[in-house]
Amino acid sequence: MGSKTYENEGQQGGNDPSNSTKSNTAGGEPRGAHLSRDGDGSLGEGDGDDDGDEDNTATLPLTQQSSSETICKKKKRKRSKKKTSSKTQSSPPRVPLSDLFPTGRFPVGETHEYASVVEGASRTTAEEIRYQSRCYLQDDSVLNDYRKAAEIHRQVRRWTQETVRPGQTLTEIAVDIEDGVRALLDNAGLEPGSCLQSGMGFPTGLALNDCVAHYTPNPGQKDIVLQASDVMKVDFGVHINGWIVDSAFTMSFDPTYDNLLAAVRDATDTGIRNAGIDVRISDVSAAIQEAMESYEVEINGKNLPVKPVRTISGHDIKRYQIHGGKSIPFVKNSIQTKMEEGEIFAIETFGSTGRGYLVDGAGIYGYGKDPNAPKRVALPLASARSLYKTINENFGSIVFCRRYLERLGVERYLAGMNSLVNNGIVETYPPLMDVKGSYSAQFEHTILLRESCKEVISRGSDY
Ligand SMILES: [Co+2]
Repeated sequence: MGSKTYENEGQQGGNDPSNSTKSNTAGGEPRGAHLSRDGDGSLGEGDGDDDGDEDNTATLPLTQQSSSETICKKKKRKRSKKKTSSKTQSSPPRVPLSDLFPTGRFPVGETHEYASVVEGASRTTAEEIRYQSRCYLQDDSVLNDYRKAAEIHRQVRRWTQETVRPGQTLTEIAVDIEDGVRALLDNAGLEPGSCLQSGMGFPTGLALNDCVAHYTPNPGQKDIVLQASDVMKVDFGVHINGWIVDSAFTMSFDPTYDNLLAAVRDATDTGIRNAGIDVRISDVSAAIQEAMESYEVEINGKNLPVKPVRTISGHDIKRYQIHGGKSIPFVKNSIQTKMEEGEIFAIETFGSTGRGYLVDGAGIYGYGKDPNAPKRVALPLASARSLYKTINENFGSIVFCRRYLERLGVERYLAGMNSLVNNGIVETYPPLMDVKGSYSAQFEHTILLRESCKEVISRGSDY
């Protein structure tokens, strides 16, 4: 999911009437014509990973292999006889990942060597990184958790891409995705505290057409049936021990939108290619905008430019915190902030045939506890206090939606929630809309800025 862009964050043209700027992330399985774009070929050949633990290919049970395999081909040949799990993923996906990878080692993402930084910029020292506690990515168990979460994302989204069809309701699609993620994690998330060990990283986003981001079906509302003419952004997250994989794609069933999807996919890959340690965020944004604006899409005989959406952005990710505080807009800006070693980024872009400015839609996508909120709150409303306990036990600062709350058996929580929101303890996320009749697309990957290489942890052969 994406992050709000605030007007004073250095964006040009910040005369957005809405000043609402969350971004979400979803990508979709582009239609077959786009497969040649897979794998971001300009940087990926290096296999810059230094772990020597890439036995990720031998056990992959699925027919469509993750992109890291292509990169690790040499190793793969050598190991082709290595013992593999005899199990394969089921359809729908229900086989826990630990059964598919009995060694407990999960596939490495696509790795890129860093481009040499031009200026004599002083890279943060290892000492400073430890001091700023950004040394998580040097921890093998954190990396392995991250890779497992990413493989679960790949397996569940593959099934989604293969099976989701017009005529299904958005609730069916969202629940299918969530059931798949929880089964592969081997954690139903129903016991107190179990959702904090692993689970959904945020509410499954299924945003259609002019709804650009942050839509998930809510219980008790009229369900939406997916149409053949819809462009659907599918944005879901998987977390293990608070390490969130945030990755998204866009699905369409009509070739009309192929160029819209291609533009956004190219823009996201451009962002990933340009990202790196000591790289200025403004430089990544400028490259994204240039890529996106080189496309147009013909809809009903009219050629429309693909506009980068200005009011949401990519973002860094911290543990249990989907938006860490840094933003990566998709348009030129003057943000001098640099990406730093040890940081995790969700590189996402959104393109739209509308205005590229978003306003809040009706309803609520999700709720997120302020990470700095105190553990106990003195509120007069008993239901607010008990809801807060439930939130702390099950989600912490992970963004959740009403469906996630209701599957835990929580009832009559709306008054309590309003109290938490009005007291600034919980933040709400509304759907984000472009103008009626417009279409939008999103692609997103999570990348780890490791000391030795940039690891595109969620890369797959699909996008
Ligand atoms: Co995101």
